[in-house]
Amino acid sequence: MLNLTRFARRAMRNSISKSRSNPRSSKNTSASRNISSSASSGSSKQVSGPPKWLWATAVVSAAGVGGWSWSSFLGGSKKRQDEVDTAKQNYLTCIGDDVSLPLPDEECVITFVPDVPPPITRDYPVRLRLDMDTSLRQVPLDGSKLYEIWSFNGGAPGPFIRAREGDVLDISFTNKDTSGMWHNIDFHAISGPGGGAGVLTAEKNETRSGQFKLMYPGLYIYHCAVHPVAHHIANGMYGLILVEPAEGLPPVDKEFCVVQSEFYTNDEPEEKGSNLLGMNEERLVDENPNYVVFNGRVNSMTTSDGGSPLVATAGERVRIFFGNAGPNLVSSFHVIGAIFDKVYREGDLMTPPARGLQTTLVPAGGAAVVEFVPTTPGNLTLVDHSISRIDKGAVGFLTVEGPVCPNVFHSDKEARPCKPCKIHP
Ligand SMILES: [Cu+2]
Repeated sequence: MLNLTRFARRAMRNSISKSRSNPRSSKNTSASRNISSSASSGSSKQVSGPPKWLWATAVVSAAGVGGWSWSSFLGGSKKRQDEVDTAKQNYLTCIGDDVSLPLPDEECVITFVPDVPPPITRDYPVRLRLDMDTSLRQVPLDGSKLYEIWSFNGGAPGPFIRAREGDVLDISFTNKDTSGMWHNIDFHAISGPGGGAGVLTAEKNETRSGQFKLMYPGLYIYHCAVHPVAHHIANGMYGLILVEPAEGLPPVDKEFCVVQSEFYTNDEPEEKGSNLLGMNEERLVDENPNYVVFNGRVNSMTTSDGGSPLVATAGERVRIFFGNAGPNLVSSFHVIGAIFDKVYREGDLMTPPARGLQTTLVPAGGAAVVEFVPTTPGNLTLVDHSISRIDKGAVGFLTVEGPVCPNVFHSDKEARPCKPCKIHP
């Protein structure tokens, strides 16, 4: 009970403070009302409030978490009853309209690493339609060595999804994996059992769907959660979903996404003459990957093996949406030669960001948003500062162009690369 009350009050406070402090938020409230109003005058089904099961679920959940019981509820004081009523009202306010409301439809714009869809400019929620699928693909993992990834929409990482707080994610998920394995999607941005995984579990050639309200702004991981989960993630089934706050994010000059993950493979291909590496289950169980990579493969953001460094100009504000898919390791994300001007720790977009950080911890199944302003032309280097991992692939470059800024960085010496150094090219 206590936990539910705190949760509901916090959500209520957030809601009230946003509508007071932000004109876009007020506008949005008005737009939402218009949507509700037009819905009620039409023939589409109109729901006056959330389904009763939502409230029932909340009560049962609160009982389990906070030590609340029906006997104490029935025999409690008037104060307790008032508290329950207040919590219920606050909870209903927090949940808002039912996901079946006829919100405007919008096709979800998706991109693949390192690109990010443009910022959302609308100030009202929509039903965000998105088709996702899974299929097998062989991709270069390390130079000429191939690995068969279990992809979302052909990629590992899967697509970057950009949504707005209050949107309803209307997703169809088709299993195009010819092997016969089941797959699904557990969205960390979704409130409810499995993050949607159970209802999205699809057999071969099957399409499953669901509608899920995105209640909390933040940067979230999604991943396949079919048993054995570690195998599905370690084979590439992960991605990021950004839920922008209703008032949007402060504008920046460049946005990129970077996802760290691990691969657990044999050292050599099993078949003679083949370049295809197989999975090494012993390494997976031991949480001892032989590859720790950014954006799905070794050298995705370096100048080797056809990689493409990120590019920015000195003086531009750069924002990186960073995810750690794991499946097992915690990342110590650091950019050599940059100080993070802002860090939205653990993907939290509701709390003011931390300032002036060197390295930020990103848990497996977690994320962070970092911003910095490169000052000097040259290469900045993205690493996991558990630094042995650079030899497993966790290194990438941001190439900074533009004029020298001697007030910030000056030497009359040329930079001296320590070849074959991987971090100071
Ligand atoms: Cu899967």
